[in-house]
Amino acid sequence: MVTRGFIGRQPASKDAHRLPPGQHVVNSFPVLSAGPVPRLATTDWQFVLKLGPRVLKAWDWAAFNRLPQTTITTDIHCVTAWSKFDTSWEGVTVDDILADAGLAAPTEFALAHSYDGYSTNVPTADLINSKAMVALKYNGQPLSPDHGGPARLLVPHLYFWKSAKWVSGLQFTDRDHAGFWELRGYHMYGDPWREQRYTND
Ligand SMILES: Nc1nc2c(c(=O)[nH]1)N[C@H]1C(S)=C(S)[C@@H](COP(=O)(O)O)O[C@H]1N2
Ligand SMILES: [Mo]
Repeated sequence: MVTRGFIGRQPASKDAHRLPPGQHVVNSFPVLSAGPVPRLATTDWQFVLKLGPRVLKAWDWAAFNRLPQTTITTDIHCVTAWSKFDTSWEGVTVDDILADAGLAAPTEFALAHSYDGYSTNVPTADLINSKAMVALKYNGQPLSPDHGGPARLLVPHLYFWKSAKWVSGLQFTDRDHAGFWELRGYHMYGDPWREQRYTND
């Protein structure tokens, strides 16, 4: 049992507006996953863009690393009530992935898929226009396996379960299909500012 004083605090008042309702700030970086951490060699890694069952384009590790790299600093919010401010990430925006495939986003919804069998649904509008990336680095270092390395989706304006670790691809879908946690009672959208934690929130 860890006391609240250790793991959580109220932000300085100048930062209070950055904390969504029901959240507290952590300085650590908690690790959460539904199952064991998959160990993935970058030589076995690929990222696949699909429309339904059809492969639109796939990149191996080297090709993916040649895409334009973008750095962002952002706050993240986990549904288990921790928020972490000013996390810094580097990776490839979904815009740049689509541009490299020569495509505009083909449907309104997407599912992110992961090497551990995890999935999560995100509306396409929440992935494009610089809102999301496939992150390859955290704090300037290659992403650790615990936090989703070699690569994870990062959708920082939604609860952190939408940021699929060990991401293997994005699949565009015609309708909003529930992913792993969304099938198990979590909200289909997951906006921390509206406290959309569970299905009917
Ligand atoms: N592939 C995969 N991605 C996942 C998960 C998972 O179990 N598998 N858990 C999600 C949940 S519930 C959270 S809170 C964050 C945790 O990320 P972290 O371990 O880097 O803090 O990853 C999300 N992405
Ligand atoms: Mo979570």
